Amino acid sequence: MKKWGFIFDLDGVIVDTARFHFLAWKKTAYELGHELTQAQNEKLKGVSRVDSLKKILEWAGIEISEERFNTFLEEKNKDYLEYVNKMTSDDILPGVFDFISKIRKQKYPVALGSASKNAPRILEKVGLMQMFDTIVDGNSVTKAKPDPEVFLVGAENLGVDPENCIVFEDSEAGIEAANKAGMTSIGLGDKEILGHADYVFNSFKEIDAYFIEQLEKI
Ligand code: B16
Ligand code: MG
Repeated sequence: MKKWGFIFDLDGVIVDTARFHFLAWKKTAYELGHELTQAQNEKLKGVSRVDSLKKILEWAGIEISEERFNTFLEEKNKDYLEYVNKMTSDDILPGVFDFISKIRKQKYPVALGSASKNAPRILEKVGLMQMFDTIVDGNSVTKAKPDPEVFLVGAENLGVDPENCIVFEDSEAGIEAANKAGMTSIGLGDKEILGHADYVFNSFKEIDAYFIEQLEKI
C-alpha cells in the first residue's frame, strides 16, 4: 500500500468560515465604494489577506496610501474575528470530523494547509487542534496560493512525497496550488467553479465510504 498523506485546507473545507470572510470583505469593499459580488468572492477564497485587499482595490478601480491599506486590513480582521470568536465545534462542516478520525485511525499522516493567519485560533475554537500532525498556515509560509508552497511544506513535514499527497480544497486558487504541487486535488463545492480539480464532491459525507475504499485498493 502507498504511503498517502492528507492535506486539508481550513476555511471552507473544515469550517464554514468562508461566509465570515465574505461578510467582512463586503463591508471593506462597501467602504471603498464597491459592491462585492459572489463571483468576485470566489476569487478571494484561499487568497491571502493582503492579496485579497489588492484585488478589491483593483475591482473598485482605486488606489490608497499604504497607511490606509494597513488600516483596512486591521479593520477587516477585527470584523472577521468577531465572528470567529463565537465559533464552537458546531461550526465544523458536515462529515469532516468522522472523515479525519477515520484516516487517523488508519495511521495516515494529516496536515493542515491554510492561507489563514488565524488558523491556530480557529482550530482551538472548534477543538480540532489535536487532529493534525503538522499545521502549515499563513504564519509559516511566505508565498500565497495559487503558489504551491503551503502544500509542499505540508508534504515535507509529513515526510510524504508530493505525488502521494491528497489535498482537500474549496477554492480555485487552492486547487491550482495543489495541481502545481503535483498532488491529487479534491474540490469541495461547486463543479462549475472547481472543474480543474481531479475530483469534486459536495461534502465529506459524499466522499467518506467511497473514497477510502478506493484508496485501500491502490
Ligand atoms: P486570514 P484557507 C484563506 O484560508 C481564506 O480562504 C481566505 O479567504 C483568506 O483571505 C485567507 O485564508 C487569509 O486568512 O485573513 O485569516 O489570515 O481557505 O486557505 O484556509
Ligand atoms: Mg479555503
